[in-house]
Amino acid sequence: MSDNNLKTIETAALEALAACTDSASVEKVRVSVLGKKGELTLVMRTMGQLPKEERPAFGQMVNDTRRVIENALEERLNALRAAEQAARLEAERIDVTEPAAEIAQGSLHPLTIVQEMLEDIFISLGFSVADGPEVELDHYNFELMNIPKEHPARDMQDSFYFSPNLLLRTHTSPVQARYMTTHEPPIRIICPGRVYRCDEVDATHSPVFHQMEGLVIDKGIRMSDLKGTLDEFAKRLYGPETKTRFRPSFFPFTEPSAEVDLTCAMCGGKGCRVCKGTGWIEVLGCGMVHPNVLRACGIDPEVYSGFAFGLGLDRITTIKYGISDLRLMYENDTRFLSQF
Ligand code: 2NM
Repeated sequence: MSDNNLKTIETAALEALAACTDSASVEKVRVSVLGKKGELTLVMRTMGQLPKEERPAFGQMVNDTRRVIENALEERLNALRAAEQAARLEAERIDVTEPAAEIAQGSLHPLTIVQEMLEDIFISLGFSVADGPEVELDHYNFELMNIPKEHPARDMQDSFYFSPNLLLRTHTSPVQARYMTTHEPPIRIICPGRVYRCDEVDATHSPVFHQMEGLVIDKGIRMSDLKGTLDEFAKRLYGPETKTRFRPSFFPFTEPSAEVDLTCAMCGGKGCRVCKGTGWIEVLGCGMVHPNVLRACGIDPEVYSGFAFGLGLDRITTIKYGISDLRLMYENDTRFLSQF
């Protein structure tokens, strides 16, 4: 084994290292030169064949070559690792200042917006919100409401019945009936919710719609309390200029009863398309709770009196947003819903 041969191995190894482009190929060079069956290892093994006195010098030469190659290996490996790390950091770079992708957010249904707006008004006037089942007993929906057996509202044609005693509530009054049978006056509640009637669908009718009814019962409650409360409600809803107009009416569950018009918020009472030129919009029914209702619900009409009112949330909503067709509110087309 000659000096020359070692130089050849060294030169070849250094060239191979220079040609390496990644740390894995450096490792291959190491194995092929310095590994168990590597070129330099095989050269070292031939030492035994040499005369004894030549062995130290030979060993010294092989070790020098090994050291040169090891240093070169390490140096190349460091350089390539640094380059690989730099490349990885560059590839994995994230811009933390980049604006985040927009998250698609839902929005409240216009009916929900209006319901919450009205709830806020009545809560600020001292009312609590109550609710109850949509599948209701005839007893609460009609019987306690002073609606007699022959009343047209009880007709199969007008209400959705499950059985002779069970139906989809036709108004939210049964919530108030349930409340009266379980609570002592004073009572101040509003009951918003879905109600059902056998109606054909068109631009202004739907078999499911939304009501909010209110009930106040205490000692000495009078018609003037009703008028004052609804007048204040109207002003909070449509602004301080809003006026109310009470017209005599009839409901089985109130006596006396009235329908309430508000000055049109669109034209301020001058007359427009929304109020059909009258300057007034009809949104409320109300009255003093009928003694029969109080009695049936376990409240003594000789001690207590009360007023009640009911309004249609759908109509207030379509007027507020200028929605021309009620069906839009029940189709849940996101192109419609996302506008609120
Ligand atoms: C209306 C109109 C007038 C009403 C009456 C009652 C109760 F439970 F006290 F008897 N709740 N709601 C009422 C009165 C509802 O809707 C147009």
